[in-house]
Amino acid sequence: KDVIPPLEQLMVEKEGYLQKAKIADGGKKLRKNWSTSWIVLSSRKIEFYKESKQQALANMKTGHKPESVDLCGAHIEWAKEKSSRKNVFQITTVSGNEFLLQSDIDFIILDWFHAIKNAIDRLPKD
Ligand code: I3P
Repeated sequence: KDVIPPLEQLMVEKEGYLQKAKIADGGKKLRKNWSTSWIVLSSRKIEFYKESKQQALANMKTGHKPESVDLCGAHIEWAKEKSSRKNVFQITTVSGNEFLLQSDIDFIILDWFHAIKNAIDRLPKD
């Protein structure tokens, strides 16, 4: 029954820590709650880990799954008006999940914005 994902899906394009707040789930607004997240971008998805990378790897061995975001058909845009913080962008998925990502460090957030935008632009829209 196990589906083996194609290799390209397993390839990590970028990973690192950002501030994350999920603000909608399936179109339903959530109370904003910023937290540090270890973020792993591959060609079709982003995974958010609540823990440090080490902790996340340990948890993965016990079958613990990170929150996964399907980038197919997703949108990314700067979201100045959504936060009092600087350097915030929003990812909106087809399923109506909305995430804000933020870093105080300009080049870090710019790198992430472009990496995610490139991944989305390479994918089919549906
Ligand atoms: C929220 C918290 C968030 C803040 C948000 C507040 O309060 O302070 O950090 O977002 O502002 O509502 P609470 O913890 O009581 O839910 P930013 O840091 O992004 O500004 P908002 O309601 O204007 O989004």
